[in-house]
Amino acid sequence: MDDITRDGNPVLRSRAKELNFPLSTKEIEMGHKMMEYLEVSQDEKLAEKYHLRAGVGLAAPQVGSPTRMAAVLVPAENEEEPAAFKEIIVNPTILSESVQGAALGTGEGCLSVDEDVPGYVWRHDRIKLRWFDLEGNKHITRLKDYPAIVVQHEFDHLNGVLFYDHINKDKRFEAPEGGVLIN
Ligand code: NB4
Ligand code: NI
Repeated sequence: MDDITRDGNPVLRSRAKELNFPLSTKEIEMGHKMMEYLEVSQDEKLAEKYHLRAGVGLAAPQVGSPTRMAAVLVPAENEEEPAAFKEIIVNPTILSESVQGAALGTGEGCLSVDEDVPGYVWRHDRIKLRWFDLEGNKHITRLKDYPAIVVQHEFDHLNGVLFYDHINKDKRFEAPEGGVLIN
């Protein structure tokens, strides 16, 4: 946790730079380390041992790198099953998004924000995402619900946006017409 940048650090408020392929060894290592953080943080015992806050996503600016890379590890609802979405994504682009809005019923928390900020964070329920893996292969993936929300949170980090920017400070728990709550 000590290595995670906190709100107030300008790297979290700037637009991260596109990466060029082939990635450097350092860039590839950073991607694997970010995914390792998520894996370890989701193991209750290891998280306690290493004083990590659990995470389902982590963006490069959160480890101090102003680059367009993020790790996402959304576990399956049923253990045994493979993760719902587990990828290190580079240079992501949201190609299209549903009009339908969605928010996590519990609100959001961010590893870079130490305080809880209550309120719904309204996002798109479904997105079509183009991204590149560490080898530079292009992927196009449709995501919905929980994985789509996590990816939008990470995508925001690459553009200097934090989750609480989206919260309606007058009516923190108001739902827009047609908005669905996830969880
Ligand atoms: C990113 C998320 C905030 C809202 C929803 C959730 C957790 C984060 C931040 C959308 C994306 C990190 C990255 C969790 C968590 C559910 C799954 C599996 C077993 C515990 C774990 C807990 F930890 N957010 N934290 N916040 N961020 N769900 N889960 N569980 O991940 O700042 O930019 O291990
Ligand atoms: Ni975050």
